[in-house]
Amino acid sequence: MKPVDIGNLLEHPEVQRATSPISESVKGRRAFKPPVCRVFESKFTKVVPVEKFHFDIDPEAQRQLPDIINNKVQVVVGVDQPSDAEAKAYRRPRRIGIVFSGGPAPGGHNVIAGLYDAAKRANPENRIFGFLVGPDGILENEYVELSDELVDAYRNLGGFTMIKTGRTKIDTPKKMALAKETILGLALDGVVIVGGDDSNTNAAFLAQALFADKVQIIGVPKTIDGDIQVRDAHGNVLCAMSFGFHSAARAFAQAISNLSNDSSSDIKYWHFCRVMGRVASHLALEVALQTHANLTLIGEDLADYVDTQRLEKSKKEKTTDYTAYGMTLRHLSRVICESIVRRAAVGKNYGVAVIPEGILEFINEIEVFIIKLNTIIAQYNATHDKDFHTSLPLLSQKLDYLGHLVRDTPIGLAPNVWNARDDELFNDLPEFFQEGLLTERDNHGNFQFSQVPTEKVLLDLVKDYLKILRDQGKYKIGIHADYYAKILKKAGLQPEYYGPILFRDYGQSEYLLVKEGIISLRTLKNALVQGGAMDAEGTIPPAIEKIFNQSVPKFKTQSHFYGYDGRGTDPTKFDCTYTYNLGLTVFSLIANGATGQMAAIRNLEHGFEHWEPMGVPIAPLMRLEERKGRLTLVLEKSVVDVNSPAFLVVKAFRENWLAATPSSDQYRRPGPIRLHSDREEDRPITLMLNAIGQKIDG
Ligand code: FBP
Repeated sequence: MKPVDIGNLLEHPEVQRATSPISESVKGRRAFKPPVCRVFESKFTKVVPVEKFHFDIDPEAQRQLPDIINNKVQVVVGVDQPSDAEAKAYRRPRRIGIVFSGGPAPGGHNVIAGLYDAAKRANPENRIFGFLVGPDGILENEYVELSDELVDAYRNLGGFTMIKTGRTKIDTPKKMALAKETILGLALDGVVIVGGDDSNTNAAFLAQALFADKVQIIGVPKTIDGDIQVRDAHGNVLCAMSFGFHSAARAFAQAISNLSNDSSSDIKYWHFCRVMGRVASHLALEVALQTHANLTLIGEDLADYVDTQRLEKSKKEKTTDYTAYGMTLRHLSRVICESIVRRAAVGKNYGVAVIPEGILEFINEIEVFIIKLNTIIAQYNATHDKDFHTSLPLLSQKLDYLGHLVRDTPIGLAPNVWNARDDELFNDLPEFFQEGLLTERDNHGNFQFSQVPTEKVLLDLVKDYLKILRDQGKYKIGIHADYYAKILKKAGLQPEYYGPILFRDYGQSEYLLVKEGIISLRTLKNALVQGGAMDAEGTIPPAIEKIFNQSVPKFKTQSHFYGYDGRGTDPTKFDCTYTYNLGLTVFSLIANGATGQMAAIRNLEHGFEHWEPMGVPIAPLMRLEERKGRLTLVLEKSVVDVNSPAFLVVKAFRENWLAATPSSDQYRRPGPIRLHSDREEDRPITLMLNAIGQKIDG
C-alpha cells in the first residue's frame, strides 16, 4: 500500500466523522423528541387530589412524618385558560435543585430534560441546579447550573454522566442540617430526588424537615431493579414500574440471547448468567420472557417452596420438620442439575440459565446468615471506636470474631444470635462465599449482593452433584438413534444386535440412553461380555467405544454477570418517553405546590394514550424494616408476585423453554435497543402481561 500523509488523512471529513466521539447514534438520540402526555400539551397544569385511593398508614410513619402523611394522590390536569392568579403562581420564577441518588438507570438524563424544558417553558427565568455526585452534592454544596447546552448534550442518552450519582444517605441530624443549609442557602423552591426506595425515603424525610421552610421535595422512582411498584391499599396500580428497568432488561436480554445462539451452535457450554436485582427478581423474570432461556430461577418462587416428601415423612412420623419449608442451597442445586440431566438425555448438553443476583435472600439458610451478620456488624459498630471492617480487615479475623461470639456474647447482642451451629455451617462455606457474606453493607445498610458471585456458589454445588449423578450413570448424553445406527453400520456392525445391550430404552425413543451401569470402558466391556457380544479377552469394537464416549458428558460452563452494562445502556424508547414525562410531571407538582410526593405515570402498563401523570404520596407507603440491625422507616420494596400473570406465564412455559425434548430450543431473539424502530418492544413484557385482565381505570 502507498504510504499516506497522516496529516491529510486526519483532516479528511470522513475520517473526522468516523473518529468523532459524537457517533451517529448519539446525534440521532439527541435529536429525538419523546412524545408528551396530552395534559402537557396545555400551557399550564394544575394538580387535583384524588380521594378514591387509600393507604394503610404505619403509625411510625404517622409519628415521624406528620406534615406529609395525609397527602393525597394528585392527578396532573392540563389547563388552557387559567385565572390570572393561577397563571401568575404557575409562572413565578423558581429555583429548583435536582440530584441523582443510587445506581444509574437509563433515562435519568431525560428526567432532567423534562424538568428543564417544562420549567423554562413556564418561565425562562426559572433556574435548575444539578447537585453533583449524588446527595454528597447537597451536603457539600457542590452543584452546576443547568444550561441548554448541557441538557441538550445528554438528551435520550444513558448513564447519569451529566451530574453523576452517589449512595450517600441523609440520615443523621448533622447531615440533615447540612442539607438544609445548602438548600436554604441556594434559596431553592424545590428539590428533586431521583432514586430508589431508600432515596425516596430520603425525599420524604427531607420534605418533612423542610416543610416549615416551604421548600418542596419531590421524588422520582428510579431503579433498574424494578422494585418500586406502587399500589394503594385496594391494589390499584399507581406506579407499575420504576424507570430504567425496561432498558436494563432489554440490554441483558440481548446479551443473553446472543449466548443462546452461541450455546446452541457450539453445543458445549452451559452459560450461567447472574442478572442484577439486589432483592427482587423482576429483571430475571423479564429476561426470561424476552429470551426464553432454558432455566430461569425466580427468588420469590423459591421462598414459597415446600418439600412435600419431607412433609409427608414428618407427618407419618408425627413430627414437625421445619426444614421442609423454603429452599436450601443444596436442594436448589439439585433442581438445576435435574434440568441439565434432562436436556443432556436428548442430546443437549448445553443451555442458558438465568440467576437473579438477589436469589440468596430467598434461600432460608443464607437469609438467616445475612440477618444475623447484619445485626452482629451493626452491634460491633455501635460499641467500638472503629467499624467492623476497619478493625477486622482479614477474613480470618472476622471468622475468629464470630467464633468468639459462640463462647462469649458481647453486651448489647442477644444471646444465641451466633451459636455453635451457625459457626459450624458458616465455616463449611467456601472462602469466597464467606467473604461475600461478610462484605461491607452499603450506606443504606443493604447487603451488597452485586459483590457476591452467586452463580459461582451455585455452580460449585451443581458441579459436585453432577459428578455424583455421572458416577451413578444418571447423567448421560442421549445418542440419536439414527446416528447410532449409521456409525455401527459403517463399521459393519448390526445396530439391533448391540442396541439392547448398550441402551436402556432401545427402540423406544429418538434419543438412546446408555444403561446406568455402563459408566466406564471397563463396565462397557463387562456389559458386552455378559450380553454375549464379545469375549473377555477381546477389544471393544471402536464404533461402540465411540458411541460410549459420546454419551459421557463433560459439564463445561461459562459464567457471566449482567449488571453494570445494563445500568449504563442507552434508554429504550419506552424509558426515554417515560422519563421525559416524569420530568414534566415533576415540574407540574412543584409549580402547583406539592411536596413529599413521588412523580409517577399511571397506566404505564397500558398504551401511551392512557398514561396519566400524577403525584403519589411517599409517607403513606413507608414501613418499618430491619436496616443495619435496627428497625427503620423505609419505602416498601415490591418483589415478584407469584400470582401475577407475568410470573404465571413464565411458570407455564418453563417446560417448553427448558426444551428437554428432541424438538428444537425455543429461544427468542429480542434484538438490540433501537430508538427508531417499530419492532422494538414498546414496554416491558412483564407490564403487558400484568395489564391483561386489568380494567383501564381513567
Ligand atoms: P439502585 O437501587 O440504587 O437503583 O441500584 C440497584 C443496583 O443496580 C442493584 O441491582 C445492584 O445490586 C446494586 O445497584 C449495585 O450497587 P453498586 O453500584 O454499589 O455496585
